[in-house]
Amino acid sequence: MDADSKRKSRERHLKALPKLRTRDEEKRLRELARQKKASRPRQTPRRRHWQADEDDEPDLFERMRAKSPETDGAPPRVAASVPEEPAVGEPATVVFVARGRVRLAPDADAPDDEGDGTLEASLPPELAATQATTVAVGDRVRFVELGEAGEGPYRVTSVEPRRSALSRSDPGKRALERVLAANVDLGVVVVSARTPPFKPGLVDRVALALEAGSVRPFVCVNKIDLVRGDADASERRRIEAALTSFHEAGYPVFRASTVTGEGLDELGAAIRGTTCVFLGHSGVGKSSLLNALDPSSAQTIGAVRASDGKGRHTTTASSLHVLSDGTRVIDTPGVRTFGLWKLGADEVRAAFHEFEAFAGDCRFRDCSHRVEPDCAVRAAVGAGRIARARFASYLRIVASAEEP
Ligand SMILES: Nc1nc2c(ncn2[C@@H]2O[C@H](COP(=O)(O)OP(=O)(O)O)[C@@H](O)[C@H]2O)c(=O)[nH]1
Ligand SMILES: [Mg+2]
Ligand SMILES: [Zn+2]
Repeated sequence: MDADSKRKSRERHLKALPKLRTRDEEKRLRELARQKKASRPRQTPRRRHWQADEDDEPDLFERMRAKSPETDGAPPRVAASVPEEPAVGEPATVVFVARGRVRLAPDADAPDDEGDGTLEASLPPELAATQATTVAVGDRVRFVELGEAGEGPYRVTSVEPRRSALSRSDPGKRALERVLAANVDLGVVVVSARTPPFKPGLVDRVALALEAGSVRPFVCVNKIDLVRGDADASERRRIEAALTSFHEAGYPVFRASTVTGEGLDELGAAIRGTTCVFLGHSGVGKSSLLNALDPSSAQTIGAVRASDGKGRHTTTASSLHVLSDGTRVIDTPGVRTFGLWKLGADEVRAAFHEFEAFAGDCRFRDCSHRVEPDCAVRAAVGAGRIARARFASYLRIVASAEEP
């Protein structure tokens, strides 16, 4: 063996050894990686946000696969070099979830692999197996780097306890809890005044789920521009009646149009500085609202794409967006139905706040307001002091809450 090949063999051995670095070395290496990255031309604008669309989803998975250590063409990493302690382990926020993988927005001063402030991390098998419940957009997670400093790949190691969460039961498997968003302050339930037709039925259920998860519900009627004509007077009355009932239930209500800009300042001011989640049926304008509140958050809107005239672009996965004033908005795909997750009849009753003022006069203290004699809540409904639609919603939800 000549000197040169000896040296090469020694270098190979050294490379295979577990990397033991001091904190300072780690820091220096990260700084180097950052400088290297900063000197590379940016391929994507700084404020690009993660958003999966029907058409783009396979592409997203492709990209994620291409980044996984098994397929990126690099030699396999030495397992022993996986640090026990998070090497880049300050908490990061999950901005997007795909199968077995997440996109993270690390706190300032951490590496990012896209130049947009985010990086991709895989989920360990135990989290991937339960990810519908255990990992959601808005979650705070810790992660480690499996490879070279500042270059990835990264892996999530744990999820921090949540301060709030919005859950629903999986539409396919009712026994499965699906967490739609975590650590949010408020949930804006968006309904459309027209196209699709005004359907306030979802609001009661979603508001209930929000309250159960310690999230404050807001209600926003969008596309208010579509019911401005003389012929729309009765439709406007129907909308206003529903809004009154939500107001009586204690939910702040907003009327907006992303076309005329009406109501946007008010909604923007109400959510400013919070982390909020937009919810509602498909096509009501959730993504449009996000876009109108901050055009730089570049949303894909469900219209025919001008460039190629091909079908609609709709949101198919939740994603977190940071507006220029720091407000964080989680855009969600449209829901058709909203299965309530493990709510008891008592909790449902307690969430209909406008019943409280009357329930004290029911003959029975634990009156369910369904069949009991001398029920003051039913009397209030009869007298028009509680909205009929809300009471009907209550009966439906209690009945479904009691199903096995
Ligand atoms: N007339 C009118 N159309 C709107 C308004 N907001 C959104 N739209 C349209 O409604 C459609 C669905 O919007 P989108 O934001 O994708 O809905 P999402 O599925 O709830 O995210 C798009 O064609 C938008 O251009 C509005 O305030 N007024
Ligand atoms: Mg959308
Ligand atoms: Zn009663």
